[in-house]
Amino acid sequence: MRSKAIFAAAAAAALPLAGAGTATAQEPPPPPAVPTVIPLLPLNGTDVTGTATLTPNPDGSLRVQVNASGMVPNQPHAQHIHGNAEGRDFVCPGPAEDLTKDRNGDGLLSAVDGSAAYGPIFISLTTDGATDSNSALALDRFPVADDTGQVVYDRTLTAEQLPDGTIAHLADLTVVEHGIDVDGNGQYNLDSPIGESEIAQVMNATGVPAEATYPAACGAALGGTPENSGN
Ligand SMILES: [Cu+2]
Repeated sequence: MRSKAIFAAAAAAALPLAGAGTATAQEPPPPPAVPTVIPLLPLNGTDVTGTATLTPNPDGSLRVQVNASGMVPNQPHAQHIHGNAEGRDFVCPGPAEDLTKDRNGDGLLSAVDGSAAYGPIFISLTTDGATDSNSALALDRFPVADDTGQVVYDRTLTAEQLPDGTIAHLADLTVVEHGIDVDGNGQYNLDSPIGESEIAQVMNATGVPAEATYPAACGAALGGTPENSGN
């Protein structure tokens, strides 16, 4: 119940951002195009490795590149920038947290479990179209891993697509790659041991396999203020 409240609040908080940003310039002015390279570390026993690279451009846009291997081959992988622009430095769940945050006892960290550390969905890293939190589960618009399990993504988000404060708070944010294969059958299925996605149900989407939404890897940008992380 607590998690549903958190995500309902996050969804509500995201709504005012949907139409914002057209008239308001980013404050402070965007820094020069210095890439922030974020190593992706495996979660839930995956072998995922890779990087997410965030590069702010002088025009206020943000180039996002993801290169990850060890993902479930030939499956779409939801991916998001998590966190917010309110000053908390979000982090990736550590090994100890894997158990303490695992509320349903399945031995894995669900997307909801992980959000305690890596934060709410901030930007959906879709391949085209909308990038707000309403696209968080748009599996038809997320990159599909190739048959070796590699995900390659490169999209420049316009200043208008970025929630206010994104560039100024890049160091606080996390990048999360989703999609695991618990039963080893090579696809996301509802009859896996982890069943249906809880976070999808919270977002009023039924019939989404939990395998599609459980986090496979997380990366945290360095340079924020960990003392405010609340952990
Ligand atoms: Cu995510």
